[in-house]
Amino acid sequence: MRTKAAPVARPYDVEEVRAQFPILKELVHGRPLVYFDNAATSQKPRRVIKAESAYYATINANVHRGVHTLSTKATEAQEAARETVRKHIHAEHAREVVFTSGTTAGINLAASSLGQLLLQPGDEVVISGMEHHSNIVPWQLACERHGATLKAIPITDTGEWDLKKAPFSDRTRILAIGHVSNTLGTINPVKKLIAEAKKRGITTVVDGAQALAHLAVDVQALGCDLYAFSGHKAYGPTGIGVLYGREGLLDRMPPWQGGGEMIDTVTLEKSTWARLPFKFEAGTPNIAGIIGLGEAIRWMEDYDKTAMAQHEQALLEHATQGLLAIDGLRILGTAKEKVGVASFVIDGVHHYDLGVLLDQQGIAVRTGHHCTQPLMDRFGVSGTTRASFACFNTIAEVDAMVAAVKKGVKMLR
Ligand code: 7TS
Repeated sequence: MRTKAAPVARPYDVEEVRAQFPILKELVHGRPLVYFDNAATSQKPRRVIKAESAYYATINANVHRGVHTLSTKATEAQEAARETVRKHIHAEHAREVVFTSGTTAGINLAASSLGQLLLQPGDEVVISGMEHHSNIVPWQLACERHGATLKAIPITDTGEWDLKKAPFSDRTRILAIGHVSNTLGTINPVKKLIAEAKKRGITTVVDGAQALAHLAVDVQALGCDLYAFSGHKAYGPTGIGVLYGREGLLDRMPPWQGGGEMIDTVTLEKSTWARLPFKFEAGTPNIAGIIGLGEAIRWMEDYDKTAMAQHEQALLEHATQGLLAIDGLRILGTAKEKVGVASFVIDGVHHYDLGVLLDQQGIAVRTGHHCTQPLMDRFGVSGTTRASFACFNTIAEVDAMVAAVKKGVKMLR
């Protein structure tokens, strides 16, 4: 019997990927740019840049307002992007996809609105000790406003949640946790913790800022109530993000910001709210950004996610080996499940000085506390040097960084 040959997966061709990123041709201090600051913001493929400029050049108009042709085209392009996002994150309905200006705005929306809906004096909100400030401060503000208390899951020496010490109680109302740590790279067992929270009737919010570019995100499989992310960390534009919300919950949540387009009726005495998702989208949205985000997702979907992830894992492994061979260097975040983030400290070398020396060789890394000060306190350091990889980085670039770190250590010690 003849068997059908399995389709041959297209090998991951990093040079073909790189050719799509115009910025990678730039020189920095006369050297080819090595961009390892993707956790701060990733670079953008030409298709995304073109989609944004094509919107301005051909169909620029406000959305959901005019009867004229351009407004209709702009509205269709925006709503097509919403559908692209819906499918990509496996949301059930497009009305569960709320456009925001980014993860920070999404979490502020969540904290402000859920705070009003759920928090009473004496209630508790649980986060973890590795959260970005964006997933700490909005909850502190909400707790302060409603007389609630903020608690945190402690972090182990490997940079993982210590779930045996998860501070759940019968007063816990909200769990707000990061899918992937921006500082350590840890991929957290969010699904497991959400299941535990659900059993206790706790509303769950996930900060997915660092996940979208690296993992296949399925909000229904995760079982979360809300999920926030930014476009710019996943090859999309800045100033645009998404807050996914389960319809039943979004329906009950009060609006965050008031203004045009989020209302159904307004009298001088009282207003009623527009249907989802518009109840949460006051004012003119970032239409070009939304279109660019849709294009970034379509661009990512053109590649086999597993092949992309394997490429990034190879970069991480190579970097980890190369860095650990340097005397006095310690990597923070040694979990088994990590995305391509290598955060390190070196005895006798300040991260800022090292970052400046790397930049002089064209290598962009982030230094400092990475907006995770409680995590820095947990590890007893003031900051780290962080290299964060994307699908367009190469092994040769990792070698260049390791060599530059070695050189830097010699100069600074
Ligand atoms: N949550 C996480 C886990 C993040 O990494 C960031 C940004 C945010 C929230 C905020 O996202 P924004 O798009 O609203 O700014 N993280 C980083 C970083 O690691 N370096 O610069 C920004």
